[in-house]
Amino acid sequence: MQELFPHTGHAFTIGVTGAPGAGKSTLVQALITQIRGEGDRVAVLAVDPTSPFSGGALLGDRVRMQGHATDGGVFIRSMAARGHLGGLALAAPEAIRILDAAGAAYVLVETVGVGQSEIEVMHAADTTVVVVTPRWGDGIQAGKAGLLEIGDIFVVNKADRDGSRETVRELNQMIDLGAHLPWRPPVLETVATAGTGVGELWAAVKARRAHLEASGELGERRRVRLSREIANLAAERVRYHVGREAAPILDDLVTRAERREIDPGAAATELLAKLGLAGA
Ligand SMILES: Nc1nc2c(ncn2[C@@H]2O[C@H](COP(=O)(O)OP(=O)(O)OP(=O)(O)O)[C@@H](O)[C@H]2O)c(=O)[nH]1
Ligand SMILES: [Mg+2]
Repeated sequence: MQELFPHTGHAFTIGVTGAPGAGKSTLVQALITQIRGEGDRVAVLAVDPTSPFSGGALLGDRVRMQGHATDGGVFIRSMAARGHLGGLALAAPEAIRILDAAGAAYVLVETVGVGQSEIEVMHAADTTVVVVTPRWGDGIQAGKAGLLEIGDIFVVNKADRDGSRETVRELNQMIDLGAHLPWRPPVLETVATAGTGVGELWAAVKARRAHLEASGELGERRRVRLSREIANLAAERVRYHVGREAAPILDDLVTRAERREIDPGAAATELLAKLGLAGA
């Protein structure tokens, strides 16, 4: 990573999130075609945070994206959270960085938008596309609010189905009720399977990028992201260190706490001091 890092910072990162089966992978595939049409190299990171069947699901994604399997300008990688120290929030930025250093002009990150870990993954993207479908989550207000917050661009995919127009109208109303920020997220309709609306989506992504660059927001966001990442990595190392080194010291502290000779807070202070982390 130390050797890679100087070669990073060039790729524009696009998060694509939404409910399971909303059409994210199909849309990503259509975006790849769009990007390759402009001659740029593109990488895809498909993140599957929780599925115990991720082997199968990820394989499915690869098969679905096989239209680009023989194109040397396209790189597709799947990633699961399990086994990663600190989970996806720490692993995703590093994976994105490798793709960036390898020369991808765009990195597309696909996640299922259902939980906190996906939202954290989205923090690693320069811009976020939220994919919904007609009549999405009728009544699931909380889920909607969460997605509304992170979306820079909204897509109602499967617009060939009933209720697409109403969903577009509903999303526009919700956006207009929210905070009025310099960037007003557009709401687009697509039929990913037919490629309909994908050109407009790509134009919206580029408009978003131009806005981020012109306003200086892109640099600011990346700075916030770096500071968050450094702090997260440091916190994770401390946690790991404490977990590994604390056991022998803990035993004695617990015994003293059981006897009410020391309270848990004071015991934690003593533990940190003994681990050489005094003042933490
Ligand atoms: N009718 C219709 N079907 C679509 C459209 N886009 C995708 N699909 C279908 O919806 C199904 C799910 O598409 P995916 O692209 O795998 O959806 P996904 O969001 O990546 O799914 P997960 O990664 O499993 O969460 C597939 O059978 C697609 O062919 C669309 O615009 N219209
Ligand atoms: Mg998918």
